[in-house]
Amino acid sequence: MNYSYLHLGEKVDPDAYVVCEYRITTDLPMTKAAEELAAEQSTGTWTNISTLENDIFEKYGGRITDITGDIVTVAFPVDDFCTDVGAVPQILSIIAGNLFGLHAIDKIRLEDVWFPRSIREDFKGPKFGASGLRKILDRPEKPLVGTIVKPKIGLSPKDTAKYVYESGKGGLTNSKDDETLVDQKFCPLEDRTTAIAESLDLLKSEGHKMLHAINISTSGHRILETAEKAQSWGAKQIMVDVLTCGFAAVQVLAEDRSIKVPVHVHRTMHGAMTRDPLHGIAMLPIAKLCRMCGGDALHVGTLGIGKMEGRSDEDRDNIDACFDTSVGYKEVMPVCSGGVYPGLIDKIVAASGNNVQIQAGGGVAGHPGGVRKGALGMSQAVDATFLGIPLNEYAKTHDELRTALETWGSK
Ligand code: RUB
Repeated sequence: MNYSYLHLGEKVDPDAYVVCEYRITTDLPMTKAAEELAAEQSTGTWTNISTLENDIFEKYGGRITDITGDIVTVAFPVDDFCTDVGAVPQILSIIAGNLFGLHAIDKIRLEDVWFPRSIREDFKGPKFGASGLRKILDRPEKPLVGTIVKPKIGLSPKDTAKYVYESGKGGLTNSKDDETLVDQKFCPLEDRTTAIAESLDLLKSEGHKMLHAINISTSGHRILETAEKAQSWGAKQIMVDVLTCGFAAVQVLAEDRSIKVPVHVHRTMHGAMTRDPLHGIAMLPIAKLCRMCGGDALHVGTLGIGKMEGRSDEDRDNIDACFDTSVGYKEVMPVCSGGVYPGLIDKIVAASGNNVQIQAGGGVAGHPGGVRKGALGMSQAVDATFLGIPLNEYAKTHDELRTALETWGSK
């Protein structure tokens, strides 16, 4: 390598660089591994090249500004990015591209990223955000409480709509399709959306406001059209799987004028990137990008409490990214989901705060009394926690919560 990418100790202008923190595991000296990274992701390659002129290197080379233990900070000049055309795909190919496969680096994890104002301004962020969702639901303060229709797949449109209605009668504010349910023969999207819209309308006429996120995840060339159709069939919220569909899918759904409903962002497949503490991409950069792209609600983990692998400190960071006031976007509603049941609500809320959407699939559908009582159990657990009353205490006067605690305990 002709040029050194090392600028240790340099303080870069946060409005002139995209700054990334990587955790690196390597047998090489850390400075050497970091230089390989910065070269590959900016102006270099594996050997000296005659075409790399000094001004190109100075203008566009990544700058390694800090190495502390196994954490390496690299600042990429803002001019390396082309967000009006490339947006997230091009951002990711710089900050999280080839570097994962370099021989020089055994393992590497993108832990965090900060974007300069000029890039942030290229993105619009959420249209509704946490406060918009609360306004639609007329629920200013209490945690939102929801369900994922279970079984994950197999129910007919009519039975899905019945599940949603029963959930609403049990006090839930939200429900959603599972990430694996889209437009299968047993539950066509049009029939499901129409039937659920009827359930939600009926609930509304009976005095209860509720949202259901219809999963419109599909191939890139059909996603907008599918969302438009779902909307025309009565969907009041749509859901998209960000990692299988891509960030561009979230962005088009949030930014296209034809879509007038909030976007619920699921993160199925994230474990392939986030689970290894030494390799991959932490959820935090994913959460920041989802917010930039306009997700209104985002799965952030259950703070180390539910069925999915996750670290409470990392999940807490994800929540903070949903609310960070410095980035200039509306706040995102963080969604805690995965192996949740009523006995966990007090612990989750203690860690998340009240500005959260908590969801249970099995923790509703698995209630011995059925879906309505399962929903009541969840709602009562949220009410008790909001009021500061211990769950066991509240359960003395609330049968559905009592049965839930007897069934699953409280951890
Ligand atoms: C949960 C479920 C979701 C998980 C995903 O069902 O279907 O897909 O929430 O988890 P159940 P994450 O409540 O029955 O476990 O939010 O961590 O991505």
